[in-house]
Amino acid sequence: MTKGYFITFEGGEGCGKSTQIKLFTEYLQKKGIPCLLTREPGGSQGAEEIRALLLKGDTSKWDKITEILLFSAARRDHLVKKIWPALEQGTTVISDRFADSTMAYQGYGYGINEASIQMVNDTYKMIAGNFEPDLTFILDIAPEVGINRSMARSGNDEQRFEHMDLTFHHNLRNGFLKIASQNPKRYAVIDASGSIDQVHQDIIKQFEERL
Ligand code: T5A
Repeated sequence: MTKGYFITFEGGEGCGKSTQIKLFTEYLQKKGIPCLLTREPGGSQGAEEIRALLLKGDTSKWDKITEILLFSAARRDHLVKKIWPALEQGTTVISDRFADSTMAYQGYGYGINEASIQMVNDTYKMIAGNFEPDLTFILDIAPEVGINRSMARSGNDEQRFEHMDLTFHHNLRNGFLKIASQNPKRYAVIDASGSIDQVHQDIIKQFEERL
């Protein structure tokens, strides 16, 4: 049986990932491609329990190393319980965030710190080896616009990272762009400032060209 593709969506706060993933999944389903939509942190029962620890509460709740370890523990559970079995069965898995978020947020967000970046890389190798997504969309948007979009929604108490200062959000945007520039074959950077339909069309175009 052919393995499924692993496709991830990344970007800063309120860049429109969830909106676009829904449209992208519908597009794949119309083409008859079996697919599974999931998210990080979370996606499996254990990882969803860790999600609540990470996304609720004070911005300074965890120190950086603890934070990397918690995201990585959640990711390992998600990979073992959900992502790898689905790919083995030939299902295409689409994840709302994955390991590039850890590099951008925990590696670059707090300011470039070689030790943190090294730790993010080493921890990933430990939990996932050489496994990586086949294609990653990075939805790029000015942090001021994304945070406004994100904050405008009511009833969301998972806003620990939205409340980080603007420097943090600029650092992580630059981090995502740097990550993408290191492997243009795997990463498609999408301008997320356009209309929902415009962004969707750009994503489809890149998908059809690349996979
Ligand atoms: N995190 C995560 C880490 O720090 N390290 C890690 O390793 C991982 C995995 C996860 C948080 O955890 C951090 C990053 C995050 O802070 P999340 O559930 O992914 O949280 O939350 P967010 O990234 O904040 O995602 P959101 O759901 O808030 O935003 P989305 O998915 O980017 O945006 P979406 O689609 O929900 O849209 C937001 C609003 O904008 C509108 C939508 O209708 C919605 O109201 N919108 C648009 N408006 C105008 N034009 C467009 N093109 C629009 N697209 C969407």
